[in-house]
Amino acid sequence: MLQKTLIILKPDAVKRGLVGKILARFEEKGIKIVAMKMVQLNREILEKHYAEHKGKPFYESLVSFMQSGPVVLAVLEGFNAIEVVRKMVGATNGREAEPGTIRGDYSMSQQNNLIHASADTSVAEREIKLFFKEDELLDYKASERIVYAKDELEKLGGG
Ligand code: FUP
Repeated sequence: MLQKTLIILKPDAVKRGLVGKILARFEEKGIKIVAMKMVQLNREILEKHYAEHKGKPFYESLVSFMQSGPVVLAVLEGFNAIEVVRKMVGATNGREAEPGTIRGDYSMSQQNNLIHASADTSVAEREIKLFFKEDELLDYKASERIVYAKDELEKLGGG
């Protein structure tokens, strides 16, 4: 299934100069960037984004960290992109994330773990709507014809 997923490159990724490296991993994999912007998030939108964590011991620290500098928001698109991107991101805690994943290679922290990625289809839909307007999602042809096989492209409706 062709899917869109939201990623947030967190303030630690921006401050450590890892934005290019992280985005390059998705580009090199064959995942398409269909929307992107750099913003400073406010508490109001973060409360919506992290509603499921409200009341947890790490909530206030997390919301404060996410406001501590600019972030890069992007929507990524590809075949089964939600699961593929989550795998590339790795486990929540950077110390436990497998080498080869983004967190496993670049993070030593549970909170300062560089990147957020939507967990499933309904979450992805909600998160994309929270951070992007419909007309900010761009529809264009990239390298699909060589990234995917012909039968896969036909299934994706892009053949
Ligand atoms: P993930 O889906 O891997 O991004 O992680 P979660 O949705 O479980 O958690 C959201 C964010 O809360 C994580 F990116 C980091 C932070 N967090 C903590 O700081 N401490 C915890 O114990 C769990 C999560």
